[in-house]
Amino acid sequence: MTANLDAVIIGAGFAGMYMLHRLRGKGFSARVIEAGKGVGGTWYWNRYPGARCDVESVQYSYQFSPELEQEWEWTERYATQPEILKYANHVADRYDLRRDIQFETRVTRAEFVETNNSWVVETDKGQRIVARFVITAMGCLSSPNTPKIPGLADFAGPTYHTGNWPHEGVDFTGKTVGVIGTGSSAIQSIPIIAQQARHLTVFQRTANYTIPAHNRPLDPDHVREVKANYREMRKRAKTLPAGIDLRINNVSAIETPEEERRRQYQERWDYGGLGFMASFNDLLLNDESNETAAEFVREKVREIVKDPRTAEILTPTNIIGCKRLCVDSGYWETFNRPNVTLVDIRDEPIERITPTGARARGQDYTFDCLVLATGFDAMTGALLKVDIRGRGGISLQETWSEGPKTYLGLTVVGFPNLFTITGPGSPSVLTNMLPSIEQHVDWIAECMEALRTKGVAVIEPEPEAQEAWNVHVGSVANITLRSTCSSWYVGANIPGKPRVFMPYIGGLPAYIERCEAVVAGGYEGFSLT
Ligand code: N01
Repeated sequence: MTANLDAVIIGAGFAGMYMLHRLRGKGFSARVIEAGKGVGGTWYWNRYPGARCDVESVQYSYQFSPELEQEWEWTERYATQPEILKYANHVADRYDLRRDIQFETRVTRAEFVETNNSWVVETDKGQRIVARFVITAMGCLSSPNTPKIPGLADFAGPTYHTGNWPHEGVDFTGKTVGVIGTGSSAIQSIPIIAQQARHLTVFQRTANYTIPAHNRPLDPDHVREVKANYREMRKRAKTLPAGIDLRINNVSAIETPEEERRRQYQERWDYGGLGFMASFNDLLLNDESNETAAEFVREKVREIVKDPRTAEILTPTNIIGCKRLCVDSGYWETFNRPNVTLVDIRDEPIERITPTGARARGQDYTFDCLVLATGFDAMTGALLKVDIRGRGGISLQETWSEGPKTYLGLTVVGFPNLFTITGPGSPSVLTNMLPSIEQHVDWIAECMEALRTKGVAVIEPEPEAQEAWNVHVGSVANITLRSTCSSWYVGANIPGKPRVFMPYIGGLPAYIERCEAVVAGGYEGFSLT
């Protein structure tokens, strides 16, 4: 058995596409296996109404090619899902990527064969592909979570999941609709579903914080200015924790006089978007500071929502930014509509889904269509769906039974020549995904090139290096308030999932520095054979 490819890449989202491009550029042979019919990953599947990225479009884009940057025109401050998908398709065409992407195929199994240091990758089309490296590019939020609510299969009408939306779209005009969940996907889709539907019932388990997007068409002068200064903007972004070029107010909230604090929050609220959390430098470090920001937003709910009881239910009580902050266009305003009902299921879960709706809090709610905006088995879900087997046939599932452990979020002990783009233990979901993806892809491509130059067949992290990295990931997580709530960051949304803070919260600059130091140290922490 000889490897007929250098690498199999799993997934043709932004990570898989760029990985293919980079490997080709270095003269490696690679094939991408993609379950969908097209490229785009997250942006291929998440087609729910109102889906858009809440990182500004000029920043949520590739930076590897100045030509690509200059030729592509974003039209809105926050790009819609169709526009981002168009961009992904443009990149696939521009770099002629499709000829090495096999669509409508799922990788079912990948096993490392020690006798010849290669991976055997099996697909649902019955293929067995032999490659020296496997690179996972399956996304962090790509395995939809369908909660086990009793009776779900009995619902007579159509059920849609926001993370796997019908490609032909759904028209709710004249229909009654039930939505379960109030995370980012729900917060984006609810205002639009409410405009279409005859009636909408929203089932809310946890009230969420959201900041207005103030989305708008991009001013051509602004675009010209961004394009003229793209390099500097990207460079600045890489010095900031989330890899997003935004202004961080480097002072403590609690040490700032109240009037100035409120001015700062109001300014950020009026500007809109995720930069609200950069109003002060300790919002995720200090309870009291956090409470000032949380209370500012709670006041907004009370101002916006007219019915005091509804406002009370919608008012979040937890730490702001602990679950991922949302960005919306008219979310709380939607609950002032006469055709929208909010059901508080905080203390009592939905009893059951019935053929005609749902039973909750002792009452029956009826609707024609059900929308599950119930999120994802984040960070590890997609990886563990594939039967990945390393040395001695051990499975990744077994290896991570107490939570994921990686070296740099990129590699796993016992799984040689496996790279996990934006894997657990890397900054990934806490950052702008595009620069994080590009940094991982560049690191992997350069690593493979270095191995080829040195004549090395196998790279694998050393157990001590992995352990030290995991201790570090855990200890920085404990410093922040983000690790303290029941979020998908800690796997709390999936019953039975080990509770571990999965992403690396030390910030992109520190992470990049560490990755570069590892290379400068001759791939420190890895065994090369
Ligand atoms: O999923 P979520 P999402 N009964 O997990 C509720 C990214 N994203 O798809 O909070 C009742 O946030 C659950 O309740 P609770 C972004 O990173 C980005 O909205 O667990 N309710 C919650 O309200 C985001 O964070 C963008 O108590 C149940 C909701 O379902 C991530 O994807 C847009 C339930 C799930 O919220 C995930 O967002 C969209 C049950 N059994 C997504 N099970 C942008 O860039 C779950 N829930 C804009």
